[in-house]
Amino acid sequence: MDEELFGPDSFSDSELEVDNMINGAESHEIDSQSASDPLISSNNEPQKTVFPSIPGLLLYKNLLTQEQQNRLVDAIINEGYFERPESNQAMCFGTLPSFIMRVVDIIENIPSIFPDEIKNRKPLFDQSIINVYKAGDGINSHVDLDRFEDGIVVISLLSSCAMKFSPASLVNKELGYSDTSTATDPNEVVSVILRPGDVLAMSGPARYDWAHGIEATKIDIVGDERIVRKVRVSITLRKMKENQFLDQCADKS
Ligand SMILES: O=C(O)CCC(=O)C(=O)O
Repeated sequence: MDEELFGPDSFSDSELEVDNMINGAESHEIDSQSASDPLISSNNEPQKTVFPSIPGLLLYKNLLTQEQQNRLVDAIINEGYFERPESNQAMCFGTLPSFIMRVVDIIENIPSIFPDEIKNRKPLFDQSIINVYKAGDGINSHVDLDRFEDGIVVISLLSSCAMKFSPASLVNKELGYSDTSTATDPNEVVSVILRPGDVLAMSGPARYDWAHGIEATKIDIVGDERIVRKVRVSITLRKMKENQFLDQCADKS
């Protein structure tokens, strides 16, 4: 590890730079939940949270160590994707940047991450989207487009938020997907707290039958927990279906 680039202080520097990049907002402390190392059992399986009503949704809390998070944030800044203040999204297609591939190496070694037919495909992912959210930003509830294969991962960095899952029957019908929803209550909403270092995997029903989104709000309330949003970065990893991809990286605002 390059101590100068990725040393113990780099997280706060990175965080500050991302803040500055976006809106010159104040710096902030790392969420305490992400400070320790992930819990890995002897068979290489990190601890995961499952959601009984959403088959295929798995949350690996705190999977990335603080150092791994620092490296990612530093690399994103160094790539310069978000130099323009209005930029909030960067997409790559085809061969993914090496800083992302280092995380893919970790993810593809998790035995349970996806069913075998997804886990064994090569490459596991060939498309990435980096999203930067200012405090209060969100993303509309959606089912990822059919041009992407099953098996999607979201990596969370810098700060926490609640991602809401709701039955996608309506969205599915609009997109022409079959309505095989596993949801029994069409009004059910499942809130999943995503913290820095967490990795969320979606496959099967979680990918097709449930829509996911992040409310545009500065504060999430989930049970007794009150999450004050700060600048958050996410990396979404997907695999394009055959004949769908372009080999390029681009920022999009
Ligand atoms: O930012 C996130 O956590 C989710 C991003 C997402 O759903 C998407 O890019 O389609």
